[in-house]
Amino acid sequence: MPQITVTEHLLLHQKESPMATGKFTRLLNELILSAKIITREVNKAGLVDVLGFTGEINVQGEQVRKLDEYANSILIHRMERAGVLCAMASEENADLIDIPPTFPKGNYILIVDPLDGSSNIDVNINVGTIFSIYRRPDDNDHSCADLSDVLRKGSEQVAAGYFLYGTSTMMVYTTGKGVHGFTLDPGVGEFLLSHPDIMTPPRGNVYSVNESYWNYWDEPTQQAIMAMKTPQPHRRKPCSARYVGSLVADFHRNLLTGGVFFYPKDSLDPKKPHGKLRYLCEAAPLAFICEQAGGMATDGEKRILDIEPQTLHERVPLFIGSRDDMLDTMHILNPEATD
Ligand code: AHM
Ligand code: MG
Repeated sequence: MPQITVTEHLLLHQKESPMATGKFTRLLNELILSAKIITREVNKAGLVDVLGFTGEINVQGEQVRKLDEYANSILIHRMERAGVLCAMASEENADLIDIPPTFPKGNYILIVDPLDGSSNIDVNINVGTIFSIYRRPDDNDHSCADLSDVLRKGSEQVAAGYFLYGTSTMMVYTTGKGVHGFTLDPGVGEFLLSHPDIMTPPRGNVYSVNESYWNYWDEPTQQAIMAMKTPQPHRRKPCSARYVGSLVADFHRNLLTGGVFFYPKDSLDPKKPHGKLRYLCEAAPLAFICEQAGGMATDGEKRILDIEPQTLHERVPLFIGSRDDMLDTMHILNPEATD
């Protein structure tokens, strides 16, 4: 395979996309640079004193670890100066991050989960950065965006992707024209095209869910998971259970090899009535990627990309993965809607 860098790929494909501009390329290039810097820190996390808790609690009431803060600050620092954004939102910040008046603005809105799966950092397990990009409809409006510009359906995203800090660092992204994966060659410092036109298998042999919540789930959810463990006409053996606990890592494995990931609502646990995952920075971008790769994503009732979020940190149940496995799952969760 010829060695195509992510920048070359972007430029080649820019022509195909009516919304693609030099500013969009700049935005992705800044994200890529941020991810390289985060990679460097993640890779030495076991060596230097960046591990452990900072003692602060983030807006979700969770304890913030140092590397989350670092990734968040790198992304904000680079992106607010890039001249391409009118607003930014992060899992780590309660409110919209306005672009300071001293910096030029653009029309893009960036939403990030700076370091997803951060509870895995101190045991050297894969973590990732998830990003979602929207564009403000009015090209001539250069003011800061407000919340109504950001609370948009996932189907309005112009791009989405993630960086997976794994055995290698990978970037996977879509602009609505397929899904492409790049692997960071640390020797040359470039992301090289390694997975062009990713299509997820229509069926997989894996289900990923934190089954310790079984007793909190309603009956249809339990049945959907039981079906994955039970031989079916199309599958003689039960599916294998695989759960890293880093959404990006679980999603990425299933994207490449087929399978489903579930984070249902906990019907009997008042702490998580909508599950744990956030619509804007986790569910919507991964749903965009999954659909572009031929898969499906729902909250159990609705297509994820059709949901209109009401708040910045809204949580949503997530069922996502291979198309035929998802169709079976949706039929169990919601038989009337799928008959
Ligand atoms: P985080 O963004 O604070 O790291 O939390 C989200 C993570 C996901 O990566 C993962 O799928 C999920 O939390 C695991 O949660 P649980 O421990 O409840 O299974
Ligand atoms: Mg996360």
